Amino acid sequence: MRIDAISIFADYFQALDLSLLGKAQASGILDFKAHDLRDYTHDKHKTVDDTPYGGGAGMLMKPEPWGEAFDDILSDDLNQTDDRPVIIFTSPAGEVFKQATAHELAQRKHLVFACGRYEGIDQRVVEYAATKGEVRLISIGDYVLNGGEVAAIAMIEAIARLVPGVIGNAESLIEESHSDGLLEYPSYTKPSVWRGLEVPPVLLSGNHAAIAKWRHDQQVERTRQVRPDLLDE
Ligand code: 6GU
Repeated sequence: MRIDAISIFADYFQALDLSLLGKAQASGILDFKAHDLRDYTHDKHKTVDDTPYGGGAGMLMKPEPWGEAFDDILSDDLNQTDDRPVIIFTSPAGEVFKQATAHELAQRKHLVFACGRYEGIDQRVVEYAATKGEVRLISIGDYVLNGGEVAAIAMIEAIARLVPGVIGNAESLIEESHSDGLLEYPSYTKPSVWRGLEVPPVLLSGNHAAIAKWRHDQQVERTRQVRPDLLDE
């Protein structure tokens, strides 16, 4: 899978060189590259922003550097009709990213994350991107970040770990929070008593049916208490 990110703070994405995603990059399963939007400017100050037409607070990202960045990064995707690239604009005004979104995007060949800063990006950039790929506006939750970089890193991690081969133990993907619409059950390891706190006896019983039932009950109870919204979906 190929993933590109376009940002004025490409250094943020160094976090993706660590741990399992770093290994996936080294082994070639994941081809990730962060691009500095300022490399697509031509003036001495490498300007990427300007004031909004119609007035208003703050600055907007100007379209020209984005257009050049897409032309460059998507040049290999020309004639791609079967699996178009997906261009993701990080935006607190977008659809909310879910585990289902991660599964959908993990099936695609090429993702491009366009990370906005300031008050956003000139809307024509979104229209232009739609001529080059499938466009999605995605948020990671109902709060505001200073820019899309941290959101893109979160999404890339959630997506890439679903790509076959990125996680050595594929079984660990099966029983985790959100994979079945419920939160994960609590887990315990040795010792069986620690500082006077005991592991629930059923887990030591060797009765696999009873353990499976206990874990499922814990999932439902946890979800009901902290995320009742998940039970209605
Ligand atoms: Cl994708 N971007 C920004 N700037 N803020 C956010 C977000 C994205 N998702 C939640 N808050």
